[in-house]
Amino acid sequence: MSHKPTVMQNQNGTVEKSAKQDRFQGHDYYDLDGLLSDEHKIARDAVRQWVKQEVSPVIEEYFERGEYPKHLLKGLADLGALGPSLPEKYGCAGADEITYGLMMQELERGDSGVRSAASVQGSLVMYPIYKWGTEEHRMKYLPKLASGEMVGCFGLTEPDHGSNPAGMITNIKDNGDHYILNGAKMWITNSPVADIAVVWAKDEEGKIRGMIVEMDTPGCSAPEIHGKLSLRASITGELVFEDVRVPKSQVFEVKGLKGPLSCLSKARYGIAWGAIGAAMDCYDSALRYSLEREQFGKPLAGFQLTQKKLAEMITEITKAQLLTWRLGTLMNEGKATPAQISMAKRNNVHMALVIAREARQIHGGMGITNEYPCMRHMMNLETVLTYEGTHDIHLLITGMDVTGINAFK
Ligand code: TGC
Ligand code: FAD
Repeated sequence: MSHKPTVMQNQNGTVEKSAKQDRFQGHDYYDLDGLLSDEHKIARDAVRQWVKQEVSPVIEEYFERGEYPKHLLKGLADLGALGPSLPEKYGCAGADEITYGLMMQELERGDSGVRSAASVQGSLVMYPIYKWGTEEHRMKYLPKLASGEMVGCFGLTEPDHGSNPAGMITNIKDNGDHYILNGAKMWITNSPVADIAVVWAKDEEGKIRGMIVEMDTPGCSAPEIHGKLSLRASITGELVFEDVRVPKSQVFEVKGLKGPLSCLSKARYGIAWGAIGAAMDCYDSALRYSLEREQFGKPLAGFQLTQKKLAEMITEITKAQLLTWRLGTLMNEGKATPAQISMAKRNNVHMALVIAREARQIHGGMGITNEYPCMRHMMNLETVLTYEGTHDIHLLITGMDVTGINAFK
């Protein structure tokens, strides 16, 4: 298989913008496709095509305006990208973990914010309802969330408790047939547009409990957070709860941090794949640009320093693909550990951020414009490096796993 892209130019020798958007091909240096089933490839290619048609042509404008492209949710639902690995009886695709990962890869190739919309809905709202909720919860909420009729958000982080969610102060107090919920959550993806929130709060024994809060309940509000320079095509807000009545039937049985952390494992796994998509898009753009742009009488790709960058990029992408594919097989077998997931999330997001910066350099001045995707991916990846556990928290998780010593505290 050739890895050299086809260069499409108009009569003036300049590259057509629409052609640029159309041209992306996956990069598969080690024939990962040979490890995938037809079902995997069909799902991946369907999402790739949708991203080309629906996301790439509009994403720069939404990013620039700092606007959430909410019309895309219906398309995500039609693709089966909202909770793809949950059972069909709840309106989901019943796909395996590699299909889910490949879908996230293609979505993040479009934009991290679009992948976030799918991750939050599928892994942080639908998955906890499926895993920790009752059959009644599942039947009531999952089909509507899978079809995009309902939007959910996940409230764990607080203004004073980010990396250390165990310190949270949001709390519930027993009041007969319901609890009274008070507190505030910070940095919550989709909260301003959410119909429901999966909220984590401490009960009177200090145990962390999860619950489904319907956002039209009196006392709930979700002010939007403005001024983000990253993930601008995603909407982020607070969650504020002032004496909110939560029926006891809405509270999950699970107690302790393993409730929210088990959902994070699922979402972090999706991010590990997603980051590969962002990295591939940057590499793809840099490779094409370096073949088209000439300086000192030859293409940039002909200089050793450019080739070093490109060679390192495809090497890191290939390593990440293999790491993540293996993790996916472990996920399918129910054998992946949280620490293995941490390693992939940390490695791949960092890899993608380094590639975005290098790719941006290859584009020279053009690289800082929205004619090319690298700067947008780079800005987005600063968030991805931080949410779902920061880069350093994941390093410490690996450190604890290999030494047996907790260095968090
Ligand atoms: P620790 O004592 O280690 O663990 C408490 C309990 O949880 C269990 N556990 C897990 N269970 C399932 N999956 C995991 N990944 C788990 N990690 C730990 C653990 O076995 C224990 O169970 P048990 O039965 O003994 O009680 O907890 P700790 O307080 O020492 O904290 C550990 C630490 C620092 C790793 C954890 O707090 C952490 O991961 N912090 C990072 C916080 C974080 O990731 N926040 C993410 C917020 S959500 C988000 O960012 C969404 S972004 C949305 C988007 O995509 O747009
Ligand atoms: P802090 O915890 O204050 O960390 C600041 C720095 O200190 C980091 O570099 C960190 O690595 C370091 N640090 C912290 N503790 C240690 C330690 N023990 N040792 C060494 N270094 C340490 N949360 C949700 O619940 N739901 C969401 O939907 C959601 N969406 C988000 C969307 C966006 C755009 C962003 C930016 C965040 C989102 N988050 C969400 C929150 C995210 O998970 C937190 O930002 C993240 O967990 C880090 O918490 P913090 O920002 O409070 O940073």
